Amino acid sequence: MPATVQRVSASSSIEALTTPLLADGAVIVEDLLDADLLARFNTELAPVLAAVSPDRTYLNPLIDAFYGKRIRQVVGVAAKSRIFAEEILCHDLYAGVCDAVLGPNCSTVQLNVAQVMDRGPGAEQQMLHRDEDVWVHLPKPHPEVQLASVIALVDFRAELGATLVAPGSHRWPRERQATPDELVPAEMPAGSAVIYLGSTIHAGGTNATADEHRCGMHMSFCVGWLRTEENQYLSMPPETARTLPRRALELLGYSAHDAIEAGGGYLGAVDLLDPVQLIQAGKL
Ligand SMILES: O=C(O)CCC(=O)C(=O)O
Ligand SMILES: [Fe+2]
Repeated sequence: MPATVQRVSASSSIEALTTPLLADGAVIVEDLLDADLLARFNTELAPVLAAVSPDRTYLNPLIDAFYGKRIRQVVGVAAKSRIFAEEILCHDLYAGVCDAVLGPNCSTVQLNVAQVMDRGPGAEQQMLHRDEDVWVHLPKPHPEVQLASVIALVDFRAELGATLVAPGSHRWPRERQATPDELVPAEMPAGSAVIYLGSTIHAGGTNATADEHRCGMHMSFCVGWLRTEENQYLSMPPETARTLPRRALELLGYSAHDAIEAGGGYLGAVDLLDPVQLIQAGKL
């Protein structure tokens, strides 16, 4: 049977979404952002994206090669888009799926990455990878620590470079590579998202079109006790953070990870207090 990624509507129950997600390692959620939210987000993003050079370089040549050429990237989106911070980051669907998948393994979850990836004409397929491999020191096997997604900000078609996913690969032995026939392009209308586990093999696809841009947002969460890929609380200074809803601050890692009830401890305290309370009280 050819591999597929199952599709569910954003109005389905959380269970209807997590069942295929846990079974196949990925699921497509249709209409995650409604037309109005999508249009407002794209409008807010347009000037930010326009100001990014496709030639910018990152931390080191390996990271540059990972993202590839002909891509414009807006990183740390929470600090650059109010709509993201208030409406997308705090979206109920992500909260529900994070609770179901990561909840048993932590006290609270946090935003790991929010990056817009505009893959221009000629952008080549990314190397296949598992997002959770950034935490290479974490012994395997381990419980789920990451929930990742790519939100389509334009219609995702295979030739435009829709994210390629290898369904079932979250259960493969680590050394097994995906063959081309095991990859499924996450074709979906703008506003939909492919949600996948940190252990699922995937990659941004080749943009084989002559003049179209594949704009999508990579957004992932991780358990609250793990170091995040993007340093969210330095990307978003406290003076901006103070104006955001508490839930956004918690997800940006400003809150302490309080595992005391579970018999653990307290992580990320400032002055032995929860920084989210200090921020809200204007003391940070
Ligand atoms: O852009 C995509 O489709 C995937 C991006 C991705 O997998 C990543 O940056 O880790
Ligand atoms: Fe990835």
